[in-house]
Amino acid sequence: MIPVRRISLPLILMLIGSLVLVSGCIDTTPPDDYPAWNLTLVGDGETVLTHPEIRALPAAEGYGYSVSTVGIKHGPNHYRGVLLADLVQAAGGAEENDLIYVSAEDGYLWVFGMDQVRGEGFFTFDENLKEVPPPPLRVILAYEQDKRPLPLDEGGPLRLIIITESPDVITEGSPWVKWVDRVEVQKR
Ligand SMILES: Nc1nc2c(c(=O)[nH]1)N[C@H]1C(S)=C(S)[C@@H](COP(=O)(O)O)O[C@H]1N2
Ligand SMILES: [Mo]
Repeated sequence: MIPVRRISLPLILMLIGSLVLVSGCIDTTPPDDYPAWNLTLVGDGETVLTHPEIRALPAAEGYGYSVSTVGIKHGPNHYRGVLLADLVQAAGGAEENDLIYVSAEDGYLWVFGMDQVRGEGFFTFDENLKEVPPPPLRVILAYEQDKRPLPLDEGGPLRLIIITESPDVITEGSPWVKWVDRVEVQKR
């Protein structure tokens, strides 16, 4: 009988090592899972960003939790995307008084002030929908929900999401524009 301890330790370590290496290489969100989708930025001129170009921009992540007009809560989920502020910069920048029009394929439009682009000026609530003082908020155009491409039936591939560092902060759902295809700086 071969004693178990005779199985070479270096061999076991090599096996474990290669397993770790292989698992590290498995990307849970293969790029093929992201649908083809363009985002039009309108400011000084007009720029069209492809989905891979959007994902190549610096990413921001956090938790999003919303309540719809009819009181239905959605979340919390973890989101990853690009800051609306960065998209405004990419469109050529904006003055403090300008308005940012974020619109979607279905014609839905929500207008943001520059304070909101910085994450200010939103109401925040706890689980009982009691208003709470707003923690730091950021506004992103999300392409990932819980480490997966944002599904179409949840407003993907690109949805406006208000994120926080903790998962228990609720914001109003109306600014969470689904299916975003256009961000426009309106000069005032
Ligand atoms: N494109 C688009 N985005 C939209 C809407 C819409 O009609 N079209 N409705 C908004 C409103 S008013 C709310 S309350 C939330 C509802 O989000 P839910 O479907 O995830 O609950 O989406 C927002 N985003
Ligand atoms: Mo709503």
